[in-house]
Amino acid sequence: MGNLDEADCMLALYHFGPVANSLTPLLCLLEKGLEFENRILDARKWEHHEPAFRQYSPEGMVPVLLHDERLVRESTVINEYLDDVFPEVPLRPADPRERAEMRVWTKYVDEYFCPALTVIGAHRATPFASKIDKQEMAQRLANMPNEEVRRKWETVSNTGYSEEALADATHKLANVAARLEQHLSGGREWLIGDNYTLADIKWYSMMPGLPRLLPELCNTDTTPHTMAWLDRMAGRPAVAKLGQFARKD
Ligand SMILES: N[C@@H](CCC(=O)N[C@@H](CS)C(=O)NCC(=O)O)C(=O)O
Repeated sequence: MGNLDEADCMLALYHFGPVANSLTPLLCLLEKGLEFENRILDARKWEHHEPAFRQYSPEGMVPVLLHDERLVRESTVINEYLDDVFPEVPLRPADPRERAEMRVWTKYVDEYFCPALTVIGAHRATPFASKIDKQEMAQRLANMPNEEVRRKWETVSNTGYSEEALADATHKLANVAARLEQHLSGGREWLIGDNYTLADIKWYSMMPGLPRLLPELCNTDTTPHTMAWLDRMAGRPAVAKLGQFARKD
């Protein structure tokens, strides 16, 4: 990755590494073969709440794309923006109906899959968050502008999520696993039409979390087509490069 000067920095991505919402634009940039400045933030040091980053994201959230001094937020929106501005490697179907279908699939991840996975993933952070000094945590919480993020950290720095909340999230993730498995079971290679699209990228940002966090929902016996799709994704050269964008410490 070339080292670009701030002054002539064409593209930069602020992110937490190749997981979840940060993975969405990272993988899109790699699939398109675009050169970009890699601006990885350390969530455990709360770098996303530093004033320097707040000028890019007042909500203190990643990912954020900087392009020619303009900011683009929201992972799904960032990818559609990248596909508009850098269309040489198209990642959306040309057919309007398939494009609409693609957007239904990315919207579902943003509105249903991601919030449910966040509950299960964040709950696993309870041992880390509950060890943070209470006074420090109170200050951190007071400084968090996004209400949902603040509630999440409040919950995991205390007892973690209730049994009821965990059961609700698990139920939703079972629906997610069933939906994808049913869709792929017809023998399709990618999620929409015949080609790899932003829908595959979006689903791949969350999907590896399912066999890892809830293996009973997603495994070679219950969801074989999904596991085969995950393997196809892992075989893509751009996916193989994602590890280079992880924190080294
Ligand atoms: N809808 C947003 C969600 C962004 C989001 O939830 N980002 C998380 C990381 S995956 C974040 O910045 N969390 C801040 C925190 O947990 O303190 C998107 O798709 O970009």
